[in-house]
Amino acid sequence: MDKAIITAAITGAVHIPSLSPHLPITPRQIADEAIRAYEAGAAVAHIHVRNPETGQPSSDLELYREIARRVKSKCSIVLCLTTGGALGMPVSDRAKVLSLKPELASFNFGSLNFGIFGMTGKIDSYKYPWEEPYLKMTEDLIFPNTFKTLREFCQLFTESNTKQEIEIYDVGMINNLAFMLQQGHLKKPVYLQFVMGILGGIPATPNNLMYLYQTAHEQIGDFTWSVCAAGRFQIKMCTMSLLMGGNARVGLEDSLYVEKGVLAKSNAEQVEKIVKIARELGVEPATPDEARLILGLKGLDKVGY
Ligand code: KMH
Ligand code: ZN
Repeated sequence: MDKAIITAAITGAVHIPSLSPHLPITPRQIADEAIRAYEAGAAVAHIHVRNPETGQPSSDLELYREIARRVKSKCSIVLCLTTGGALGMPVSDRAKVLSLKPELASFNFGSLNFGIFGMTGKIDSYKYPWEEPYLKMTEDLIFPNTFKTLREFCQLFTESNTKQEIEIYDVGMINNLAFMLQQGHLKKPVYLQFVMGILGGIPATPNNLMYLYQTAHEQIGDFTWSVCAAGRFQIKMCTMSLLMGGNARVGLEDSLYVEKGVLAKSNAEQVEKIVKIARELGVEPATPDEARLILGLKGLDKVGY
């Protein structure tokens, strides 16, 4: 039976609370959303944290620890902690999560413009004073991941024995990966997350996904891969990934909607939708332990939380 790893990106650091009342903010809300995503068929939950009072993206390790421990006490889902953190967050703050020695963590493989300022047009009134400046600053923001940063993160991933989920926002980042592999800073097998539809990265189109996939094959050889896409492109691009034998990431980090004009009430709603599509395609969602085998993860007994 074909298996696919479904990831739920629970809250992220792109969307703001004023855009949806369903965006989880507190550690309890984020943990419970991850547990419900597991029950809906997700094998991996991708975790960012936010200030519990204001929803502002945060790098507070205690928030990560509280979420990770609650989730671990309730289910076996794989936690993929973010090293992308939040826009404008110092690299040193972004790297802190690796001290929790997670099984899996995101690893952004290049620098790019990351424009979310366009969302200001969708909001009449803001719940919190940090929201509008956070969106507007991205008009003049570069999400920095220099070769020095990549080399230093490679070292930190090795030290925490954490598997990299390599975030690829554009073709040039596949070449970055080929170079860092050739330099021996990381080893195969690699797990790629094609991140599509971010303003500053590759547009979310079928041709572009084929282009990323073929370029990665030419430059990297074999690899395990997944796709996530922003907003209205989410389900279409995830479906194409499943058709091509890839894996899929959904979740409120990438889209706040479950269908055109309908806000998703939970991450689980999006997981249920992509699991239903997968089953129609004859693909079964992988369990967390099957995902551990496929990705070669160290196991929940080896985490630092
Ligand atoms: N926010 C997504 C566009 C990360 O957390 O390191 C990609 C992402 C990166 O999830
Ligand atoms: Zn993320």
